[in-house]
Amino acid sequence: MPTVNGVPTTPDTWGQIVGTANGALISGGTGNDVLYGTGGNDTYYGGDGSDTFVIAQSSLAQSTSTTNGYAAGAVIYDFTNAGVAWSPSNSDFIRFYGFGTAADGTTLTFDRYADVPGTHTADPTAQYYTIHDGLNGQNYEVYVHSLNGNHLVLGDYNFY
Ligand SMILES: [Ca+2]
Repeated sequence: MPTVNGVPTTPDTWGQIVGTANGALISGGTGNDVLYGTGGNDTYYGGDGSDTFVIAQSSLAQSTSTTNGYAAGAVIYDFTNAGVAWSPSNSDFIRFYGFGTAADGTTLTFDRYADVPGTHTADPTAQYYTIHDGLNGQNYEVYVHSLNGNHLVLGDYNFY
């Protein structure tokens, strides 16, 4: 059962589990979930299934610089099957909304790895990315825990 801040939550009319407050933990169930944060500094946990994380420009624009201990405006806790062919059973996707599109000059760029906690050793699954918003020229940082250690490629995400 999907939850928002631990409270069981049913999907809205569009099938989305919506977190409305800032700093929400939006968590999917065992199926294919669409998790949509409308506050700032949201954390997304898809669980099993092929989950879609919806990250809106309006959410990152109101985020402070740290989310759940990470130096980012949003945190995805469990991105599955980055950089490999999509499968219906367990491939996640990020829908970036409101940042403009590639035609506007909007890009997602790998920034850096985070260290393994308590060490100075980079963790290849702990990835920071920079979204460049081609509409307003702003940059936004997101943190993605990529479970297979691959970087996100187009098809793992897109801009709408
Ligand atoms: Ca799920």
